[in-house]
Amino acid sequence: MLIRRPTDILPSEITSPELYRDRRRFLAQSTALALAAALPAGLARAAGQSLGPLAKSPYSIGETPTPYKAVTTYNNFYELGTDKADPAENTHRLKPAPWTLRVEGLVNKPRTFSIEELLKLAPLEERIYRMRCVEGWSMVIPWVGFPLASLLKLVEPQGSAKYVEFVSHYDRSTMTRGVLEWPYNEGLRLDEARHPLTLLAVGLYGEVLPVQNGAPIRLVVPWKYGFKGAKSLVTLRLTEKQPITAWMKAGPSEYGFYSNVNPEVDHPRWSQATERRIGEFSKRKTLMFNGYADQVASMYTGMDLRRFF
Ligand SMILES: Nc1nc2c(c(=O)[nH]1)N[C@H]1C(S)=C(S)[C@@H](COP(=O)(O)O)O[C@H]1N2
Ligand SMILES: [Mo]
Repeated sequence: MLIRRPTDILPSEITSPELYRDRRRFLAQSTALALAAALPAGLARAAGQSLGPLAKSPYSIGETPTPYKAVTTYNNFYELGTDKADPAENTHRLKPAPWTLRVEGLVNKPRTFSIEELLKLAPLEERIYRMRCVEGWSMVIPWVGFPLASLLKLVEPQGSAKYVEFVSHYDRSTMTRGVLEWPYNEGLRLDEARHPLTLLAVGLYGEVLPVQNGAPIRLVVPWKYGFKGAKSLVTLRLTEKQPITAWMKAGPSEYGFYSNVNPEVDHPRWSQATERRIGEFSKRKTLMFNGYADQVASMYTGMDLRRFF
């Protein structure tokens, strides 16, 4: 796959939007907030709009976020094209509003949520997470979202529910055909889905999520490879059986259900021992569970992580 590396992005391309974002984020936030508050709810939902006051999260890491420009122009979103630069150039192929998210399956209270309802479900938090793609690159992204656990609580999973399946939006008339079996889907075990690190993201850098990053709502699971973070979600389904994910269907020997970041278990085509942080020159060592081992390792006690990769 041909990729446009951040080192190919001219400093002149980066500087002005970065300064603009940073100024808005750190100096003029109150102005942006007042503006957003003055807009009717529906109008405030465009990429770039401030998401308002955000609770700081104890789950944030203390590393410097990857520049906004790289986070929003170096993407994997195959429905909008398979090159890293494609999704940002093809945002017109996905209309993030109006939108609903259906939660169904083994729950007592199946329900269809509007985005406005989801935004009111729990206080929005800024969560600065380390993210690692199985291809060997990583970023630090200041997500905005709320724990998936708060949504699950509301729909009351039944005792027989063991997994959550996540289904992305797919429109055959505007999106990529072939490559994967569509719609894109992913899955988590219910305890993973309820883990406090597991986020439904609606924004990044304090602003409404850009289409290329999975607008209007996407999954973020920081201790797993990036592909688990299904974008532009339309359905969450609670199931008894382990879902078969789009990547498992595409390559069962390459992609397992768990997909935990693990420097000791290589992907057949790529070493997982090291990674290149976007914007940096030398490689870093990949950390067990992407550095979240203290918080998540206990969920996998006694499991052979080579077998359950
Ligand atoms: N629907 C959908 N979700 C997806 C993908 C995709 O192609 N389609 N790509 C995945 C992969 S491989 C990665 S690395 C992350 C990238 O998220 P980002 O572009 O916001 O960094 O999204 C994941 N979610
Ligand atoms: Mo990825």
